[in-house]
Amino acid sequence: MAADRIVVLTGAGISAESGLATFRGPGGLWEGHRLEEVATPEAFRRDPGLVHRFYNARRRRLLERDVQPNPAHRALARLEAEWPGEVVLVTQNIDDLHERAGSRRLLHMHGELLRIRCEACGQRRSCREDIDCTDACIACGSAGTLRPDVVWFGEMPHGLERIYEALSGCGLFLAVGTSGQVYPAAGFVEAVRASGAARTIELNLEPSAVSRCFAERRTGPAARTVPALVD
Ligand code: BV8
Repeated sequence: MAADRIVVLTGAGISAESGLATFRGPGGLWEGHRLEEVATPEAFRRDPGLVHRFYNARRRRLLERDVQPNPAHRALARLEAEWPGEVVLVTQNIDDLHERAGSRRLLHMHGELLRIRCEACGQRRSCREDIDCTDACIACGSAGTLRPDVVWFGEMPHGLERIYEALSGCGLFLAVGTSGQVYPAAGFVEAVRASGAARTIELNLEPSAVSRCFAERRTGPAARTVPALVD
């Protein structure tokens, strides 16, 4: 039991006040498609151009000057710096706002928008510009094999073993800005409850699909509720 360990799970809602769109709120569609239709290996095989357009647009938006970490990202970075125990920050988000706010112990379980991967040779690298089917891999020369380095539906999230280890016996589990609709992340609160007497707190604008599993809730925008809880 590491009662002084805090595990934080964040979702798209923590980046909403930085100007990044969430997935399932109003306007959560892309060219009329739901995320579950675009973010899959099948969609990439069927229409790679659509999928590249989807991620190129989100990458361009993320790199715009007005998109900056907000007080919620910064409060979690302070928590990591100042908490005497361990803080493990697990994000479902593929943006880099936690890093830019100063968080270091960070696990992108669904990958990173500013990285690409070659499906032929597996090479991963940083990427801050549009990619499409004509681009060739700089490592192996293959064309049409570059994809965003993100975890699509039906693909294995990153770091699950380490995440479940952190969840087991932690003293506090916070979920910030996630609708609790995507697994296995939505099941983390149950794993915490099964492993001991941790405090569980959900911070959201409205109840999520798994709100009933949390002992406590803080309702409101993350840029207000996270600093209020952390500071
Ligand atoms: C897998 C990356 C297995 C790409 C994403 C049971 C167990 C295991 C799997 C499944 C299961 N049941 C179903 C599945 C399959 C599937 C799944 O969960 N489907 C759902 C639709 C039912 N899961 C998977 O496929 C996962 N893989 O399980 O693999 C496996 C086993 C063996 C071998 C191979 C594989 C992979 C899922 C990952 C998919 N990739 N993203 C990209 O981002 O483009 S998911 C995507 O949804 C994002 O990562 C996003 O983070 C995630 C969840 O969304 P949220 O972050 O919660 O965002 P959302 O818009 O939904 O909600 C926003 C919330 O914020 C709201 O609650 C809102 O109220 C709140 N909010 C808004 N503004 C604010 C705010 N809160 C506070 N302040 C504000 N200002």
